[in-house]
Amino acid sequence: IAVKETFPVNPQKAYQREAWSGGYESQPNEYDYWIEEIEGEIPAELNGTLLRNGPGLLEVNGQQLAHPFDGDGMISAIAFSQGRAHYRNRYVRTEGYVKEQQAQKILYRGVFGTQKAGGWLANAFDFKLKNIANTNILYWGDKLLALWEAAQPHSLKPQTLDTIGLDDLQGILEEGDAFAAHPWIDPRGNDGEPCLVNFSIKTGLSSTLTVFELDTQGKLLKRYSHSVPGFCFIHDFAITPHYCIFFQNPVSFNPVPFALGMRGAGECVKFQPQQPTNIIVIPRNGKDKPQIFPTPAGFVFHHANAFESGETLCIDSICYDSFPEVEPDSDFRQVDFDALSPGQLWRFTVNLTSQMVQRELTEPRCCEFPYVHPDKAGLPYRYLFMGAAHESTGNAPLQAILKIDWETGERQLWSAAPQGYVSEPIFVPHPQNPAEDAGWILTVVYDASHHRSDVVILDASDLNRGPVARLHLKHHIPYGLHGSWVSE
Ligand code: 3ON
Ligand code: FE
Repeated sequence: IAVKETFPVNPQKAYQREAWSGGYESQPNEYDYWIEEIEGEIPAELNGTLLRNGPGLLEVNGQQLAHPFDGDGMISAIAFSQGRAHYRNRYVRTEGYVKEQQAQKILYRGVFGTQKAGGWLANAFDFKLKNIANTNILYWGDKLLALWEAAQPHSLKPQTLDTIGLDDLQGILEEGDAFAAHPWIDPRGNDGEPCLVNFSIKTGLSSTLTVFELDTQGKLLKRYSHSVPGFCFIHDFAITPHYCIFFQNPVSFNPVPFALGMRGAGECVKFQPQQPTNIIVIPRNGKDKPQIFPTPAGFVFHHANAFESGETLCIDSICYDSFPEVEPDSDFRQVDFDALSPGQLWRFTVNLTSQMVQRELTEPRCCEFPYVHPDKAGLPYRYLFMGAAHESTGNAPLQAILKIDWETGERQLWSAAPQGYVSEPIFVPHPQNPAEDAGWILTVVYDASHHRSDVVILDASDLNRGPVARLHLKHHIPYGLHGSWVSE
């Protein structure tokens, strides 16, 4: 007899949370080896190093961190040379990492809720920030820098990834100054030469935004600061040839539970849906005042790109309906994806003359970690690459790479589901072919079925071809944040 279902069965999901959560196991080991298990072939023209950063430790001697963003920065370097690839990873020897590893216990409070043992009394009035150097890794001006947005960068030895120490960028940063984890390289921003543009924030009842522009030697070209009303939680920004663009998310900050040792600072950030998101446009001439444009509330971590078109600025950003507030005392490995709003791609258009702001949902699929061809930073562009969910609707872990062609509207999706979980797709331009999508997408994929990670190389001009090569590592790399490519 056929049994008719009278209630909906579990809808088939592209992922299983238990399998996904394996990617948030710590990786305490440091490796150094030639990658031997390779499917397909590494392109002969792909020569250089993929650098990745992200939280590598999610616990200290069994004491769990409250949130992955609190985890110590672990750098991976995958060096490609003449069809071969070498893997190396090292922890950034921050003061906090070294001391906690010696003590084998948590000695610092994390911004996202990690507490020292002993309850609120042990944490109250401890305002020390542990600089965990876990968010991005960048080679600039002959320095390899591990970045974390609330403090100075750490410099590392490029060949070995050994930590040199905190770096003030040739005296540009003063003690206690921050240097955000989201620099842009403006391909022609310094009289036709590239320059690095990054920012720092000092926040409180009002906030000071400082922009730094550095030449290829790491020398300061410009520094300009502006004060804006209100608290700021700004993780990323966008640039165009004439402007820096910041999204001031509508959040408030209540310092009391933080001061009393009950919550991490990040857990005291509250989304304010009735307030606007302020788009702050700062001229790069270093003198003119910012203009501020309100737009309906949303929370933005990452911007894909921005460009100028006559009197208007277009900004492509990944926007959430609300800030994914950190639930105190919840286990991040047990997250209910369905209960959170997905990040979705929006295009914001700001007319600097009429002051009109428009916004349009351009990609409803859950996505994160946008990336464009480095020559197109701040300029009109055609192709966008992002991590994306396997399914076209709903919130879910990133299992696919999505390519958008703005000219034709075509979407290409390469999915690693059901066992694969992707990271930021890094676009590496082809050394000879100048076409905007000629090159490769490099992404580290956590393979839950083997509890190890693969480095996947895709042909950026045609994701439908599937991986050009898949390099099996001997171990997993915990889910990472950002990285970069350094060509040979
Ligand atoms: O007290 C203030 C508030 C605050 C939150 C000031 C402050 C500067 C101390 C501060 C600190 C902010 C920090 C340290 C933010 C760090 C963020 C970070 C490490 C990562 C952000 C990641 C964002 C996303 C969207 C990650 C997505 C990940 C996945 C889709 C899964 O792999
Ligand atoms: Fe980021």
